[in-house]
Amino acid sequence: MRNICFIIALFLNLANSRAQANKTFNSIMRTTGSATMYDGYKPLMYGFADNPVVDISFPAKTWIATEGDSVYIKAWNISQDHHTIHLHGLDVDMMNDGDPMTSFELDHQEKFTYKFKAKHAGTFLYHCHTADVVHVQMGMYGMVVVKPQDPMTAWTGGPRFEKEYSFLMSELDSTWHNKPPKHDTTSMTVRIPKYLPSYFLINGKSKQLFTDTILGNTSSNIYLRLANIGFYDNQVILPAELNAWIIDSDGRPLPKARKRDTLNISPGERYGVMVNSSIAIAGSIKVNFVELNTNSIRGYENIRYQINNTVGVEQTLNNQLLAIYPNPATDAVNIGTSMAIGGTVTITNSLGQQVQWQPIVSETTLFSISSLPKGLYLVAVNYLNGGTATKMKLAKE
Ligand SMILES: [Cu+2]
Repeated sequence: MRNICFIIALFLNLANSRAQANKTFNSIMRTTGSATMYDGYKPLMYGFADNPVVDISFPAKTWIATEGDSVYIKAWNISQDHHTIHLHGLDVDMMNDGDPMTSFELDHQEKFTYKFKAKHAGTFLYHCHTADVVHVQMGMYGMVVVKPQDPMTAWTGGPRFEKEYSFLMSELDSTWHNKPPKHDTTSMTVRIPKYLPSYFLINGKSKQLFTDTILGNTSSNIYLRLANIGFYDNQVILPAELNAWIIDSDGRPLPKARKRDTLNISPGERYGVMVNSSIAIAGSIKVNFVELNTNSIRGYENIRYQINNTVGVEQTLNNQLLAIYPNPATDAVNIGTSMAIGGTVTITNSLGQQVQWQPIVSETTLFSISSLPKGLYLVAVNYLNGGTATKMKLAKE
């Protein structure tokens, strides 16, 4: 009997040790970073780097841990300013919560190893909490993902997925970056300028620089982690064909999943959305950036998706032939035509009149549509061999 107990104890121990590990991340704090915006503007950035000889990552790298892990973040401030790391949404003790009011800040050349236990799966954030409005705007933020033991599920015992994607929304106001607001050490306040962002970012990028595309197969679950670290609300428009369900919020499963075509994400919030399309289709999820005071939309970005049919080969090919982004579009649109080189792309208005066409010479054909009136258009790919045209709607705004 004692032997059996010993074997069971040993087994439980082994199971435990497989489940729990130590994860260590480096976080070098800098105030001399850079990033590139879609129009070539290179703002001064504050941020976190993996090691002292490389530039910051913007956004900071995602820290991925597994449920049960002990996570260690080796922070080292090599800048002249003060910084902390606040683990937003994670359960940490006061020493590790990075709030300068309740814990401490790292001064020039100071180091500290922040610790937390990854108790349960979910999507979280981290950011500097020193003059946090300023240091967050300057770029000191990133995502923390805690995965369950089975990495292809949303949480332990939660729904399975075939693929997952993370999207972190924020904005950037060049005025702040051209002259970062400084901390007044006597009054312990920061005079902050009016917030008028001109860059609306997803994963630190916008417009033609934001090329992340959700790729998946028909009738398969795709899990989206959506988080907002900006100062505006995000209004996420989920097209009906994606059959989107909001399944978790702020690192916890929702008691009851909600089917939604619009999702509002306030600053600091995170949502898990499961999408599953029964049809092969390409399109985009629109993210509006909404100013909180006036409730007006100040900018938008599109997250492209392309769902391929896993059954019919012909349909798979057809679907790969046409991807339109952004859609809706205002000035220019990229039409992905990877399999139809030698053919043509045409844009037809609602009266059936062809308004533009171009030969397909590369995988993506760029159309300027700024002169077209607002409305719905039909984009068609005509193959070289005269096969059936593939068509999709394009909305000009
Ligand atoms: Cu900071």
